[in-house]
Amino acid sequence: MNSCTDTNIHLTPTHTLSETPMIPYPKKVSDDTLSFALSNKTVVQTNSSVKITDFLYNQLEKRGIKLENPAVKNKIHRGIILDVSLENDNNEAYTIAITEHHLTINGASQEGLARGIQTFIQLIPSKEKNSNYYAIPSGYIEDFPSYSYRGAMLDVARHFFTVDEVKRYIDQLVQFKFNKLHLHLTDDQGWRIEIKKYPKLTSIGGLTEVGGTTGGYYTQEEYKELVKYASDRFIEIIPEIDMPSHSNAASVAYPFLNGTDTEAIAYTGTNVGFSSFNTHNEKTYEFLDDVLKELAEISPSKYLHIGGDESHSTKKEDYIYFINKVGKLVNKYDKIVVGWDEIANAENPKNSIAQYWADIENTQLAQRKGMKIILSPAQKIYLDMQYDSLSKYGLHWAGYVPVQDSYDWNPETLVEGIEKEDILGIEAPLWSETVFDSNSLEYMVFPRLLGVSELAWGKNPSVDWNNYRKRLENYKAFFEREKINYYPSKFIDWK
Ligand code: TNX
Repeated sequence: MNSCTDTNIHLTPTHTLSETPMIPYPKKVSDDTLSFALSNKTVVQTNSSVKITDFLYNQLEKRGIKLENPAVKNKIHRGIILDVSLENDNNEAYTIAITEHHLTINGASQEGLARGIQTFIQLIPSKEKNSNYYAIPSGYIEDFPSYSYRGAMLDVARHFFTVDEVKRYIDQLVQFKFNKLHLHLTDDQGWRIEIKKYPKLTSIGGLTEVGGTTGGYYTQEEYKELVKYASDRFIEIIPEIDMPSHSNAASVAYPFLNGTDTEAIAYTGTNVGFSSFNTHNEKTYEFLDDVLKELAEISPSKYLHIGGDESHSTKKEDYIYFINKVGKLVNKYDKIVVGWDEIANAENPKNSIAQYWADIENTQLAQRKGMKIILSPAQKIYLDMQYDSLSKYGLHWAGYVPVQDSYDWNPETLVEGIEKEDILGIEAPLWSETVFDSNSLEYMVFPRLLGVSELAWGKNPSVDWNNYRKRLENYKAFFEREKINYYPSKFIDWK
Protein backbone atom coordinates (compact mmCIF):
# COMPACT_ATOMS: atom_id res chain seq x y z
CA MET A 1 0.00 0.00 0.00
CA ASN A 2 1.59 3.25 -1.03
CA SER A 3 -0.30 6.48 -1.42
CA CYS A 4 2.95 8.42 -1.94
CA THR A 5 3.28 7.21 -5.50
CA ASP A 6 0.45 9.58 -6.39
CA THR A 7 2.19 12.65 -5.03
CA ASN A 8 3.46 14.01 -8.30
CA ILE A 9 0.33 13.63 -10.33
CA HIS A 10 -0.87 16.90 -11.87
CA LEU A 11 -3.79 16.38 -14.19
CA THR A 12 -5.38 19.10 -16.25
CA PRO A 13 -9.13 18.87 -15.82
CA THR A 14 -11.10 18.73 -19.06
CA HIS A 15 -13.84 20.93 -17.56
CA THR A 16 -14.53 22.89 -14.40
CA LEU A 17 -16.50 21.65 -11.44
CA SER A 18 -19.48 23.86 -12.26
CA GLU A 19 -19.55 22.54 -15.83
CA THR A 20 -19.89 18.95 -14.63
CA PRO A 21 -23.36 17.69 -15.62
CA MET A 22 -24.59 16.84 -12.13
CA ILE A 23 -28.27 15.87 -11.62
CA PRO A 24 -29.66 17.08 -9.30
CA TYR A 25 -27.47 20.14 -9.57
CA PRO A 26 -26.06 21.26 -6.20
CA LYS A 27 -27.19 24.48 -4.54
CA LYS A 28 -23.71 26.06 -4.65
CA VAL A 29 -20.69 25.21 -6.78
CA SER A 30 -17.45 27.18 -6.95
CA ASP A 31 -14.55 26.46 -9.26
CA ASP A 32 -10.83 26.19 -8.83
CA THR A 33 -8.25 25.41 -11.50
CA LEU A 34 -6.58 22.19 -10.35
CA SER A 35 -7.75 18.62 -10.13
CA PHE A 36 -7.81 15.62 -7.82
CA ALA A 37 -6.43 12.44 -9.42
CA LEU A 38 -8.62 9.46 -8.60
CA SER A 39 -7.48 5.90 -9.25
CA ASN A 40 -7.95 2.49 -7.71
CA LYS A 41 -4.89 3.21 -5.58
CA THR A 42 -6.61 6.17 -3.88
CA VAL A 43 -6.80 5.83 -0.11
CA VAL A 44 -9.76 6.70 2.08
CA GLN A 45 -9.73 8.24 5.53
CA THR A 46 -12.94 7.96 7.51
CA ASN A 47 -14.31 8.61 10.97
CA SER A 48 -17.68 7.32 9.83
CA SER A 49 -19.41 3.94 10.01
CA VAL A 50 -18.68 0.71 8.20
CA LYS A 51 -22.07 1.15 6.50
CA ILE A 52 -21.09 4.42 4.85
CA THR A 53 -17.57 3.26 4.00
CA ASP A 54 -18.97 0.12 2.34
CA PHE A 55 -21.44 2.35 0.52
CA LEU A 56 -18.61 4.45 -0.93
CA TYR A 57 -16.58 1.40 -1.98
CA ASN A 58 -19.63 -0.24 -3.57
CA GLN A 59 -20.71 2.87 -5.43
CA LEU A 60 -17.18 3.37 -6.75
CA GLU A 61 -16.93 -0.25 -7.79
CA LYS A 62 -20.19 0.05 -9.72
CA ARG A 63 -18.57 3.00 -11.48
CA GLY A 64 -15.60 0.83 -12.44
CA ILE A 65 -13.16 1.89 -9.72
CA LYS A 66 -12.28 -0.91 -7.34
CA LEU A 67 -10.29 0.66 -4.52
CA GLU A 68 -7.40 -1.60 -3.57
CA ASN A 69 -6.78 -0.29 -0.06
CA PRO A 70 -9.07 -0.59 2.93
CA ALA A 71 -10.16 2.66 4.60
CA VAL A 72 -8.02 4.04 7.43
CA LYS A 73 -8.75 6.18 10.49
CA ASN A 74 -5.48 8.12 10.68
CA LYS A 75 -4.60 11.21 8.71
CA ILE A 76 -3.71 10.76 5.06
CA HIS A 77 -1.63 13.11 2.93
CA ARG A 78 -3.55 12.46 -0.21
CA GLY A 79 -6.88 10.80 -0.83
CA ILE A 80 -10.58 10.84 -0.05
CA ILE A 81 -11.75 11.96 3.39
CA LEU A 82 -15.22 11.05 4.68
CA ASP A 83 -16.36 13.22 7.54
CA VAL A 84 -19.62 13.71 9.46
CA SER A 85 -18.95 16.94 11.29
CA LEU A 86 -20.87 19.41 9.13
CA GLU A 87 -23.05 21.67 11.24
CA ASN A 88 -26.36 22.02 9.50
CA ASP A 89 -29.95 21.47 10.68
CA ASN A 90 -30.71 19.69 7.45
CA ASN A 91 -29.44 16.18 8.09
CA GLU A 92 -28.93 15.50 4.37
CA ALA A 93 -26.73 18.56 3.84
CA TYR A 94 -23.16 17.98 2.74
CA THR A 95 -20.13 19.75 1.34
CA ILE A 96 -17.38 18.53 -0.98
CA ALA A 97 -14.01 20.26 -0.96
CA ILE A 98 -11.70 19.23 -3.78
CA THR A 99 -8.03 20.17 -3.87
CA GLU A 100 -5.12 18.52 -5.60
CA HIS A 101 -4.47 16.45 -2.50
CA HIS A 102 -7.79 15.79 -0.91
CA LEU A 103 -11.37 15.18 -1.84
CA THR A 104 -13.27 15.75 1.39
CA ILE A 105 -16.96 14.91 1.69
CA ASN A 106 -18.52 16.20 4.88
CA GLY A 107 -22.10 15.33 5.84
CA ALA A 108 -24.41 16.67 8.52
CA SER A 109 -25.21 12.99 9.16
CA GLN A 110 -24.65 9.62 7.52
CA GLU A 111 -27.50 10.47 5.15
CA GLY A 112 -25.85 13.75 4.20
CA LEU A 113 -22.60 11.96 3.59
CA ALA A 114 -24.38 9.37 1.42
CA ARG A 115 -25.92 12.11 -0.74
CA GLY A 116 -22.49 13.75 -1.03
CA ILE A 117 -20.98 10.44 -2.12
CA GLN A 118 -23.52 10.30 -4.96
CA THR A 119 -22.49 13.76 -6.12
CA PHE A 120 -18.86 12.69 -5.99
CA ILE A 121 -19.66 9.66 -8.18
CA GLN A 122 -21.21 12.01 -10.74
CA LEU A 123 -18.00 14.06 -10.78
CA ILE A 124 -15.99 11.15 -12.12
CA PRO A 125 -15.30 11.80 -15.81
CA SER A 126 -14.26 9.19 -18.31
CA LYS A 127 -10.63 8.26 -17.98
CA GLU A 128 -8.15 9.61 -20.51
CA LYS A 129 -6.75 6.89 -22.76
CA ASN A 130 -3.63 5.17 -21.39
CA SER A 131 -4.05 6.80 -18.00
CA ASN A 132 -4.88 5.18 -14.69
CA TYR A 133 -6.39 8.38 -13.40
CA TYR A 134 -9.65 10.21 -13.47
CA ALA A 135 -9.23 13.99 -13.18
CA ILE A 136 -11.83 15.49 -10.83
CA PRO A 137 -11.91 19.29 -11.13
CA SER A 138 -11.11 21.13 -7.92
CA GLY A 139 -13.49 23.50 -6.17
CA TYR A 140 -16.16 23.51 -3.53
CA ILE A 141 -19.76 22.26 -3.36
CA GLU A 142 -22.32 23.14 -0.73
CA ASP A 143 -25.59 21.31 -1.01
CA PHE A 144 -28.79 20.38 0.80
CA PRO A 145 -32.23 19.12 -0.24
CA SER A 146 -35.23 21.43 -0.28
CA TYR A 147 -37.60 18.54 0.48
CA SER A 148 -37.04 15.77 3.00
CA TYR A 149 -39.35 13.35 1.15
CA ARG A 150 -38.07 12.47 -2.32
CA GLY A 151 -39.81 9.40 -3.55
CA ALA A 152 -40.67 7.02 -6.29
CA MET A 153 -43.63 4.68 -6.22
CA LEU A 154 -43.68 1.27 -7.84
CA ASP A 155 -46.96 -0.56 -8.43
CA VAL A 156 -46.08 -4.21 -7.87
CA ALA A 157 -49.77 -5.17 -7.82
CA ARG A 158 -50.91 -4.72 -11.44
CA HIS A 159 -47.80 -6.57 -12.52
CA PHE A 160 -45.56 -8.23 -10.02
CA PHE A 161 -41.90 -7.21 -9.85
CA THR A 162 -39.42 -9.68 -8.39
CA VAL A 163 -37.12 -8.92 -5.45
CA ASP A 164 -34.20 -8.55 -7.87
CA GLU A 165 -36.14 -6.16 -10.10
CA VAL A 166 -37.02 -4.00 -7.10
CA LYS A 167 -33.38 -4.03 -5.96
CA ARG A 168 -32.30 -2.91 -9.41
CA TYR A 169 -34.71 0.03 -9.19
CA ILE A 170 -33.40 0.90 -5.71
CA ASP A 171 -29.86 0.94 -7.13
CA GLN A 172 -31.01 3.42 -9.74
CA LEU A 173 -32.98 5.62 -7.34
CA VAL A 174 -30.12 6.07 -4.92
CA GLN A 175 -27.91 7.54 -7.62
CA PHE A 176 -30.28 10.49 -7.93
CA LYS A 177 -30.62 11.06 -4.19
CA PHE A 178 -34.13 9.66 -3.79
CA ASN A 179 -34.73 8.62 -0.20
CA LYS A 180 -38.17 6.91 -0.33
CA LEU A 181 -39.56 3.99 -2.28
CA HIS A 182 -43.31 3.58 -1.91
CA LEU A 183 -44.48 0.08 -2.83
CA HIS A 184 -48.09 -0.22 -3.95
CA LEU A 185 -48.51 -3.75 -2.60
CA THR A 186 -52.18 -4.51 -3.20
CA ASP A 187 -54.80 -3.80 -5.80
CA ASP A 188 -57.72 -5.46 -7.59
CA GLN A 189 -55.39 -7.61 -9.66
CA GLY A 190 -53.12 -8.95 -6.94
CA TRP A 191 -52.09 -9.04 -3.28
CA ARG A 192 -48.29 -9.06 -2.99
CA ILE A 193 -47.34 -9.26 0.68
CA GLU A 194 -47.49 -12.34 2.86
CA ILE A 195 -49.79 -11.98 5.87
CA LYS A 196 -49.32 -15.04 8.05
CA LYS A 197 -52.79 -15.00 9.57
CA TYR A 198 -54.44 -14.92 6.14
CA PRO A 199 -52.41 -17.21 3.87
CA LYS A 200 -54.96 -17.13 1.05
CA LEU A 201 -54.22 -13.44 0.44
CA THR A 202 -51.06 -14.56 -1.30
CA SER A 203 -51.79 -18.19 -2.24
CA ILE A 204 -54.96 -17.09 -4.06
CA GLY A 205 -54.85 -13.27 -4.18
CA GLY A 206 -51.20 -13.25 -5.23
CA LEU A 207 -51.62 -15.58 -8.19
CA THR A 208 -53.03 -13.12 -10.69
CA GLU A 209 -51.91 -9.97 -12.46
CA VAL A 210 -53.01 -7.76 -15.35
CA GLY A 211 -53.35 -9.63 -18.62
CA GLY A 212 -53.82 -13.04 -17.00
CA THR A 213 -50.15 -13.92 -16.52
CA THR A 214 -49.01 -15.38 -13.21
CA GLY A 215 -48.41 -12.82 -10.46
CA GLY A 216 -46.34 -13.40 -7.36
CA TYR A 217 -45.77 -12.03 -3.87
CA TYR A 218 -43.09 -11.22 -1.31
CA THR A 219 -42.75 -13.40 1.76
CA GLN A 220 -42.24 -11.39 4.93
CA GLU A 221 -38.59 -12.47 4.86
CA GLU A 222 -38.23 -11.15 1.30
CA TYR A 223 -39.91 -7.90 2.26
CA LYS A 224 -37.48 -7.48 5.16
CA GLU A 225 -34.63 -8.23 2.77
CA LEU A 226 -35.84 -5.41 0.50
CA VAL A 227 -36.14 -3.04 3.46
CA LYS A 228 -32.56 -3.85 4.48
CA TYR A 229 -31.25 -3.55 0.92
CA ALA A 230 -32.88 -0.13 0.60
CA SER A 231 -31.76 1.01 4.03
CA ASP A 232 -28.14 0.05 3.28
CA ARG A 233 -28.50 2.53 0.43
CA PHE A 234 -30.16 5.17 2.60
CA ILE A 235 -33.63 4.63 1.14
CA GLU A 236 -36.77 3.96 3.19
CA ILE A 237 -39.53 1.68 1.91
CA ILE A 238 -43.12 2.78 2.53
CA PRO A 239 -45.75 0.05 2.15
CA GLU A 240 -49.24 0.67 0.79
CA ILE A 241 -52.34 -1.44 1.29
CA ASP A 242 -54.92 0.21 -0.97
CA MET A 243 -58.46 0.40 0.45
CA PRO A 244 -61.47 0.45 0.64
CA SER A 245 -61.50 0.13 -3.17
CA HIS A 246 -58.72 -1.48 -5.25
CA SER A 247 -59.31 -4.49 -3.02
CA ASN A 248 -60.76 -7.18 -5.31
CA ALA A 249 -57.80 -9.55 -4.89
CA ALA A 250 -58.31 -9.61 -1.11
CA SER A 251 -62.01 -10.37 -1.56
CA VAL A 252 -61.25 -13.19 -3.97
CA ALA A 253 -59.17 -14.78 -1.20
CA TYR A 254 -61.61 -13.96 1.64
CA PRO A 255 -65.08 -13.35 0.20
CA PHE A 256 -66.53 -11.92 3.44
CA LEU A 257 -64.47 -8.79 2.85
CA ASN A 258 -66.58 -7.25 0.11
CA GLY A 259 -69.91 -7.95 1.75
CA THR A 260 -71.88 -8.40 -1.44
CA ASP A 261 -72.76 -12.05 -0.77
CA THR A 262 -71.37 -12.90 -4.18
CA GLU A 263 -67.93 -14.35 -4.52
CA ALA A 264 -65.44 -11.96 -6.03
CA ILE A 265 -63.97 -13.19 -9.28
CA ALA A 266 -60.28 -12.77 -10.01
CA TYR A 267 -59.76 -9.61 -12.06
CA THR A 268 -56.99 -9.12 -14.60
CA GLY A 269 -58.28 -6.07 -16.50
CA THR A 270 -57.35 -2.43 -15.87
CA ASN A 271 -60.56 -0.72 -14.78
CA VAL A 272 -60.53 1.05 -11.43
CA GLY A 273 -62.98 1.80 -8.64
CA PHE A 274 -65.37 -1.15 -8.91
CA SER A 275 -64.40 -3.02 -5.74
CA SER A 276 -64.93 -2.13 -2.10
CA PHE A 277 -64.41 -3.62 1.32
CA ASN A 278 -67.59 -3.91 3.35
CA THR A 279 -67.30 -0.80 5.50
CA HIS A 280 -70.11 -1.82 7.88
CA ASN A 281 -68.86 -5.17 9.02
CA GLU A 282 -66.74 -5.26 12.17
CA LYS A 283 -65.00 -8.31 10.72
CA THR A 284 -63.50 -6.13 7.99
CA TYR A 285 -61.78 -4.04 10.65
CA GLU A 286 -60.62 -7.10 12.59
CA PHE A 287 -59.06 -8.33 9.37
CA LEU A 288 -57.43 -4.97 8.66
CA ASP A 289 -56.19 -4.71 12.23
CA ASP A 290 -54.40 -8.04 11.80
CA VAL A 291 -53.01 -7.08 8.40
CA LEU A 292 -51.74 -3.71 9.59
CA LYS A 293 -50.22 -5.27 12.70
CA GLU A 294 -48.20 -7.77 10.68
CA LEU A 295 -47.20 -5.13 8.16
CA ALA A 296 -46.16 -2.65 10.85
CA GLU A 297 -43.96 -5.36 12.38
CA ILE A 298 -41.92 -5.84 9.23
CA SER A 299 -41.89 -2.21 8.11
CA PRO A 300 -39.62 0.14 10.07
CA SER A 301 -40.87 3.24 8.20
CA LYS A 302 -42.92 5.61 10.32
CA TYR A 303 -45.33 5.95 7.39
CA LEU A 304 -48.01 3.51 6.32
CA HIS A 305 -49.97 4.23 3.15
CA ILE A 306 -53.65 3.27 3.11
CA GLY A 307 -54.45 4.20 -0.49
CA GLY A 308 -57.99 5.54 -0.34
CA ASP A 309 -58.20 6.50 -4.03
CA GLU A 310 -60.96 6.03 -6.56
CA SER A 311 -63.53 4.46 -4.24
CA HIS A 312 -66.27 4.88 -6.83
CA SER A 313 -68.40 2.05 -5.51
CA THR A 314 -68.24 3.12 -1.84
CA LYS A 315 -70.81 5.69 -0.64
CA LYS A 316 -69.17 8.90 0.51
CA GLU A 317 -70.33 8.56 4.12
CA ASP A 318 -69.17 4.95 4.20
CA TYR A 319 -65.81 6.00 2.77
CA ILE A 320 -65.34 8.61 5.48
CA TYR A 321 -66.41 6.18 8.20
CA PHE A 322 -63.95 3.62 6.84
CA ILE A 323 -60.95 5.95 6.50
CA ASN A 324 -61.57 7.32 10.01
CA LYS A 325 -61.51 3.83 11.47
CA VAL A 326 -58.51 2.64 9.49
CA GLY A 327 -56.59 5.81 10.41
CA LYS A 328 -56.96 4.90 14.07
CA LEU A 329 -55.73 1.37 13.39
CA VAL A 330 -52.64 2.73 11.66
CA ASN A 331 -51.94 4.99 14.63
CA LYS A 332 -52.43 2.07 16.99
CA TYR A 333 -49.31 0.55 15.44
CA ASP A 334 -47.42 3.83 15.79
CA LYS A 335 -47.47 4.70 12.14
CA ILE A 336 -48.40 7.92 10.37
CA VAL A 337 -51.20 7.69 7.80
CA VAL A 338 -50.42 8.54 4.20
CA GLY A 339 -53.21 8.38 1.62
CA TRP A 340 -54.12 9.60 -1.85
CA ASP A 341 -55.71 13.06 -1.88
CA GLU A 342 -59.27 11.71 -1.41
CA ILE A 343 -58.52 10.91 2.25
CA ALA A 344 -58.70 14.65 2.96
CA ASN A 345 -62.48 14.14 3.13
CA ALA A 346 -62.17 12.05 6.29
CA GLU A 347 -61.15 13.20 9.78
CA ASN A 348 -57.61 11.85 9.66
CA PRO A 349 -55.50 11.60 12.77
CA LYS A 350 -52.88 14.25 13.52
CA ASN A 351 -49.84 14.29 11.22
CA SER A 352 -51.61 12.40 8.40
CA ILE A 353 -50.31 13.12 4.93
CA ALA A 354 -52.24 13.56 1.69
CA GLN A 355 -50.70 12.66 -1.64
CA TYR A 356 -51.90 14.96 -4.42
CA TRP A 357 -52.37 13.10 -7.68
CA ALA A 358 -55.36 14.68 -9.41
CA ASP A 359 -57.83 16.62 -7.28
CA ILE A 360 -56.96 20.21 -6.38
CA GLU A 361 -59.92 20.69 -4.04
CA ASN A 362 -59.07 17.61 -2.00
CA THR A 363 -55.51 18.85 -1.73
CA GLN A 364 -56.55 22.33 -0.61
CA LEU A 365 -58.91 20.74 1.91
CA ALA A 366 -56.03 18.63 3.25
CA GLN A 367 -53.92 21.76 3.62
CA ARG A 368 -56.70 23.55 5.52
CA LYS A 369 -56.87 20.56 7.84
CA GLY A 370 -53.16 20.97 8.55
CA MET A 371 -52.05 17.92 6.61
CA LYS A 372 -48.71 17.97 4.83
CA ILE A 373 -48.76 17.22 1.12
CA ILE A 374 -46.75 14.92 -1.11
CA LEU A 375 -46.91 16.14 -4.70
CA SER A 376 -47.45 13.49 -7.39
CA PRO A 377 -49.29 15.41 -10.11
CA ALA A 378 -50.38 12.92 -12.77
CA GLN A 379 -49.97 15.42 -15.59
CA LYS A 380 -46.33 16.01 -14.69
CA ILE A 381 -44.76 13.05 -12.97
CA TYR A 382 -46.92 9.98 -13.47
CA LEU A 383 -44.15 8.00 -15.07
CA ASP A 384 -46.67 5.57 -16.54
CA MET A 385 -48.00 8.34 -18.81
CA GLN A 386 -46.77 7.97 -22.37
CA TYR A 387 -44.17 10.44 -23.61
CA ASP A 388 -46.00 10.81 -26.92
CA SER A 389 -48.19 8.82 -29.28
CA LEU A 390 -45.24 6.63 -30.26
CA SER A 391 -44.44 5.43 -26.72
CA LYS A 392 -44.22 1.65 -26.59
CA TYR A 393 -45.71 1.40 -23.10
CA GLY A 394 -47.89 3.55 -20.91
CA LEU A 395 -51.32 5.10 -20.57
CA HIS A 396 -52.37 8.63 -21.44
CA TRP A 397 -55.47 9.43 -19.42
CA ALA A 398 -53.64 12.44 -17.94
CA GLY A 399 -52.19 13.39 -21.33
CA TYR A 400 -48.81 12.75 -22.86
CA VAL A 401 -45.90 13.76 -20.65
CA PRO A 402 -42.79 14.62 -22.66
CA VAL A 403 -39.45 14.97 -20.87
CA GLN A 404 -39.73 18.75 -20.66
CA ASP A 405 -43.20 18.71 -19.07
CA SER A 406 -42.11 16.39 -16.31
CA TYR A 407 -39.24 18.74 -15.41
CA ASP A 408 -40.42 22.23 -16.20
CA TRP A 409 -42.84 23.07 -13.36
CA ASN A 410 -42.66 24.66 -9.97
CA PRO A 411 -43.83 22.60 -6.96
CA GLU A 412 -44.43 25.78 -4.95
CA THR A 413 -46.95 27.26 -7.37
CA LEU A 414 -48.53 24.11 -8.81
CA VAL A 415 -51.62 24.03 -6.59
CA GLU A 416 -53.09 27.32 -5.50
CA GLY A 417 -52.79 27.67 -1.74
CA ILE A 418 -50.15 24.97 -1.37
CA GLU A 419 -46.88 26.58 -0.42
CA LYS A 420 -43.38 25.41 0.32
CA GLU A 421 -44.07 24.80 4.02
CA ASP A 422 -47.13 22.65 3.20
CA ILE A 423 -45.09 20.33 1.01
CA LEU A 424 -43.42 17.31 2.57
CA GLY A 425 -41.96 16.31 -0.75
CA ILE A 426 -42.36 14.95 -4.24
CA GLU A 427 -42.98 11.42 -5.43
CA ALA A 428 -43.07 10.00 -8.95
CA PRO A 429 -45.41 7.00 -9.26
CA LEU A 430 -45.06 4.24 -11.80
CA TRP A 431 -48.33 2.35 -12.21
CA SER A 432 -47.84 -0.99 -13.85
CA GLU A 433 -50.86 -1.71 -16.02
CA THR A 434 -48.58 -1.68 -19.09
CA VAL A 435 -45.13 -2.37 -17.63
CA PHE A 436 -44.04 -5.72 -16.27
CA ASP A 437 -40.25 -6.03 -15.99
CA SER A 438 -37.11 -3.92 -15.59
CA ASN A 439 -36.89 -3.26 -19.30
CA SER A 440 -40.38 -1.79 -19.66
CA LEU A 441 -40.10 -0.02 -16.29
CA GLU A 442 -36.89 1.72 -17.34
CA TYR A 443 -38.33 2.81 -20.67
CA MET A 444 -41.01 4.80 -18.83
CA VAL A 445 -38.86 6.01 -15.97
CA PHE A 446 -35.70 7.10 -17.80
CA PRO A 447 -34.96 9.84 -18.44
CA ARG A 448 -37.93 11.50 -16.70
CA LEU A 449 -36.91 10.31 -13.24
CA LEU A 450 -33.75 12.43 -13.41
CA GLY A 451 -35.83 15.57 -13.83
CA VAL A 452 -38.01 14.58 -10.89
CA SER A 453 -34.89 14.09 -8.79
CA GLU A 454 -33.84 17.66 -9.45
CA LEU A 455 -37.28 19.03 -8.59
CA ALA A 456 -37.45 16.98 -5.41
CA TRP A 457 -33.93 17.93 -4.34
CA GLY A 458 -34.84 21.55 -5.11
CA LYS A 459 -33.54 23.55 -8.04
CA ASN A 460 -30.50 25.75 -7.76
CA PRO A 461 -32.04 29.12 -8.80
CA SER A 462 -29.54 29.42 -11.64
CA VAL A 463 -30.75 26.32 -13.50
CA ASP A 464 -33.65 26.05 -15.91
CA TRP A 465 -34.94 23.66 -18.57
CA ASN A 466 -32.27 24.60 -21.12
CA ASN A 467 -29.49 24.16 -18.65
CA TYR A 468 -31.00 20.85 -17.48
CA ARG A 469 -31.43 19.60 -21.05
CA LYS A 470 -27.74 20.27 -21.75
CA ARG A 471 -26.75 18.27 -18.69
CA LEU A 472 -29.14 15.45 -19.55
CA GLU A 473 -27.52 15.07 -23.00
CA ASN A 474 -24.50 13.57 -21.24
CA TYR A 475 -26.46 10.77 -19.60
CA LYS A 476 -26.54 8.52 -22.63
CA ALA A 477 -23.13 7.23 -21.46
CA PHE A 478 -24.59 6.62 -18.00
CA PHE A 479 -27.59 4.69 -19.37
CA GLU A 480 -25.32 2.61 -21.57
CA ARG A 481 -22.83 1.91 -18.83
CA GLU A 482 -25.61 0.84 -16.45
CA LYS A 483 -27.46 -1.04 -19.19
CA ILE A 484 -30.57 1.00 -18.51
CA ASN A 485 -33.28 0.92 -21.16
CA TYR A 486 -34.14 4.62 -21.61
CA TYR A 487 -36.49 6.45 -23.91
CA PRO A 488 -34.24 8.37 -26.34
CA SER A 489 -36.46 11.43 -26.59
CA LYS A 490 -35.81 13.32 -29.80
CA PHE A 491 -35.96 16.61 -27.92
CA ILE A 492 -32.64 15.78 -26.28
CA ASP A 493 -29.37 15.96 -28.24
CA TRP A 494 -27.95 12.77 -26.76
CA LYS A 495 -24.14 12.85 -26.78
C1 TNX B 1 -54.96 6.29 -11.19
S1 TNX B 1 -53.41 7.51 -9.05
C2 TNX B 1 -54.84 5.43 -10.11
C3 TNX B 1 -54.28 4.10 -10.30
C4 TNX B 1 -53.99 3.81 -11.74
C5 TNX B 1 -53.38 5.03 -12.38
C6 TNX B 1 -52.94 4.81 -13.79
C7 TNX B 1 -54.30 6.76 -8.23
C8 TNX B 1 -54.26 7.15 -6.86
N1 TNX B 1 -55.07 5.82 -8.81
O1 TNX B 1 -55.12 3.12 -9.76
O2 TNX B 1 -53.12 2.73 -11.81
O3 TNX B 1 -54.29 6.07 -12.34
O4 TNX B 1 -52.23 5.89 -14.29
